[in-house]
Amino acid sequence: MREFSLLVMVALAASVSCVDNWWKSAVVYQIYPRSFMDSNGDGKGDLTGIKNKLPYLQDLGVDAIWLSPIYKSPMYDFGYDIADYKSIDPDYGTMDDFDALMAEAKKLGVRVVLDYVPNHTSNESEWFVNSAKRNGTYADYYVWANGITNASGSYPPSNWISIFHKSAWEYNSVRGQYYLHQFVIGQPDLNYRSQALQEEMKEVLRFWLRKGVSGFRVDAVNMLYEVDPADHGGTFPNEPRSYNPSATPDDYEYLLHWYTKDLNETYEVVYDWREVLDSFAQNETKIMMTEAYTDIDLMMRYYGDGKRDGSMPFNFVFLGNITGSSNANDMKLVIDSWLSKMPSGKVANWVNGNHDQSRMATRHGVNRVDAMNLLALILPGVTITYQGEELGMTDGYISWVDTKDPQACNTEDPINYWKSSRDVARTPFHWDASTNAGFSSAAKTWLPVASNYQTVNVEVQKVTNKSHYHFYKDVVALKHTAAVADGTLGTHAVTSNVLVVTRVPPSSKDHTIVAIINLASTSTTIDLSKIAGVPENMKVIASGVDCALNKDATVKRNSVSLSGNCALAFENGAVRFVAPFLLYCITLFLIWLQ
Ligand SMILES: *[C@@H]1O[C@H](CO)[C@@H](O)[C@H](O)[C@H]1NC(C)=O
Ligand SMILES: *[C@@H]1O[C@H](CO)[C@@H](O)[C@H](O)[C@H]1NC(C)=O
Ligand SMILES: *[C@@H]1O[C@H](CO)[C@@H](O)[C@H](O)[C@H]1NC(C)=O
Ligand SMILES: *[C@@H]1O[C@H](CO)[C@@H](O)[C@H](O)[C@H]1NC(C)=O
Ligand SMILES: *[C@@H]1O[C@H](CO)[C@@H](O)[C@H](O)[C@H]1NC(C)=O
Ligand SMILES: *[C@@H]1O[C@H](CO)[C@@H](O)[C@H](O)[C@H]1NC(C)=O
Ligand SMILES: *[C@@H]1O[C@H](CO)[C@@H](O)[C@H](O)[C@H]1NC(C)=O
Ligand SMILES: CC(=O)N[C@H]1CO[C@H](CO)[C@@H](O)[C@@H]1O
Ligand SMILES: [Ca+2]
Ligand SMILES: [Ca+2]
Repeated sequence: MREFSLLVMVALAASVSCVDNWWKSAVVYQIYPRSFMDSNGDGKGDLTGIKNKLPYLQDLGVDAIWLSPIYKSPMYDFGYDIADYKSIDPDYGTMDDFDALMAEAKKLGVRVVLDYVPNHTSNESEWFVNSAKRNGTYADYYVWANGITNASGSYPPSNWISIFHKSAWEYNSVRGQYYLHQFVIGQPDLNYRSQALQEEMKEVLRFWLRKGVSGFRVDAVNMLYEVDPADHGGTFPNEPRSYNPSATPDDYEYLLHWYTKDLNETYEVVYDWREVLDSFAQNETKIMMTEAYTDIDLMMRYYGDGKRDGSMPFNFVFLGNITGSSNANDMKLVIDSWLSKMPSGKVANWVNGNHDQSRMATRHGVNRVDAMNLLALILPGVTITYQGEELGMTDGYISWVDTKDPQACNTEDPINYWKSSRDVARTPFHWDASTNAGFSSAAKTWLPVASNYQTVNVEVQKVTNKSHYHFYKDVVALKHTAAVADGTLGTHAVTSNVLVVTRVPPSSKDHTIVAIINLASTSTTIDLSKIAGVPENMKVIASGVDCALNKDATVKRNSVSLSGNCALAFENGAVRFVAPFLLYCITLFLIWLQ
């Protein structure tokens, strides 16, 4: 009997740690719900649409989906202006639809991660309405201040500028004061100097954790705090000018943001949220990923401060530090420098796109789609894939008349609006070559479908022998191998055009994985025999659309011929460990359930 309980305890510990590590080498697939799949023909994607397409995502091999906001919202910023954190917007369905999506996702083994937007609510939130009326503790839920009146007139409390252009302050006649909005006017900033507000925001996390979500992606986290007026004679100080020559006085870039971002108080709040997530970690570790466009050293503080654990800060180097003209040395430098800045023992991540950025195929060129997907998947840590990047979708064309993004609309500039528009990356997902790319049966979709949907879509790429889709899927399948999940990493710029990434597993019983990308459009032959860890004989396990070497081809390391723009993954000949490992986890888990 004692032996049996000991066995159960060991099994419990082991199974918990298997379940525990799900996120450390995971693929998180970002869904922009409005543009993924429309189930009721109103031209907007919805939760039931996502539920119906879960088999596609399961088959693709993703571990988790992250849903951009699905909460009740007047949609001034397409869901990033939340009126009620605990209800579903009618555009996307009902709470029953959400519960059905959760149940189906659980059945298929796809985890669900939600977007958490803590910096601001919608101005239509009950909280804001109550705050404007100074109703109880709500009075301090937002950042309020008096305007400045002097001999020349009335002015907002400070010169602060919104990320979406013009003053960050808006007068509210109910309250008789200005409120701060770092984003659109309809997105008043919450006040994290209110303890009641902090508690309320933790309760939002618990609400969704009770529904079984696997974690959160945290929006615009470095904007949480503004300077405390108590430290500045009771007023909000003006921010200094940046003297950025391309910024007009209405642009966010016109000022330096000393008082409105990256304040030290931010990190403690993130660590507090980590505690909330950890209190729900009985069955699985919950993931937290934070979005902060800021410098790398400040970013690393989100991971934790050595005493308290935090969150995984999104790594945007593939978006900001690599372009279509970067060479192998540039890429190696960017990858190595991020990894060397990371605190030891923490998990890395790689982001190739999101709903705010021009699409990868447009930014880097269609030629580099396989290369960028390969890197994001084969480097250690979490891969974040924005919907459609597995197909190499390109930016859509959106006319001024069709423009929906407030960041573009606020420019009021029918000529140059496109420079600020994020709509191009938000066009509907391409399922097939039928009307509206199979996304919707509506006469008109909320944003037009990109014009190349008849050639770039799931159905076509599935039946084409070599496609971005097949390549992506073949590489995703490596994500849980010992080499990719736990192996040591080598990055080598073999020439200025050829980057080689090696992943050598802890045990020689497992396969070594070698990834190679040729950034030039011309073919070349390389010798890898001097690179540590590269096996003598290699077999192609994933072959990009531009490669002459096909899957299952075998090559010798001293002479690997690469076609122009080719991205390849190889392995050596040993037995793969992943199936027995999974079986082991499942067995232990079953024993634990007994
Ligand atoms: C104050 O807020 C509470 C909670 O939302 C609400 O029940 C009450 O009606 C509000 N009072 C006023 C005067 O709006
Ligand atoms: C009044 O305040 C505004 C905003 O701070 C400032 O730009 C302006 O120069 C002030 N005018 C006078 C007369 O002080
Ligand atoms: C919210 O802000 C928008 C402007 O973005 C305005 O049109 C709307 O009237 C405001 N709603 C409330 C309830 O204040
Ligand atoms: C913020 O924290 C950092 C690191 O602990 C410290 O070096 C810095 O002085 C702090 N800044 C302020 C304004 O307190
Ligand atoms: C863990 O899983 C069990 C069984 O599925 C469930 O009843 C429980 O609510 C879960 N706990 C948490 C914290 O999610
Ligand atoms: C990426 O670019 C930013 C801004 O140009 C720079 O500060 C940062 O150090 C770069 N990061 C890496 C990892 O190269
Ligand atoms: C796809 O691959 C199969 C099997 O390798 C082959 O028979 C077929 O001709 C290929 N089709 C195309 C379009 O290349
Ligand atoms: C990538 C991302 O989620 N960006 C969002 C950041 O926050 C603003 C305001 O909530 C949104 O407009 C962006 O879409
Ligand atoms: Ca719909
Ligand atoms: Ca804020």
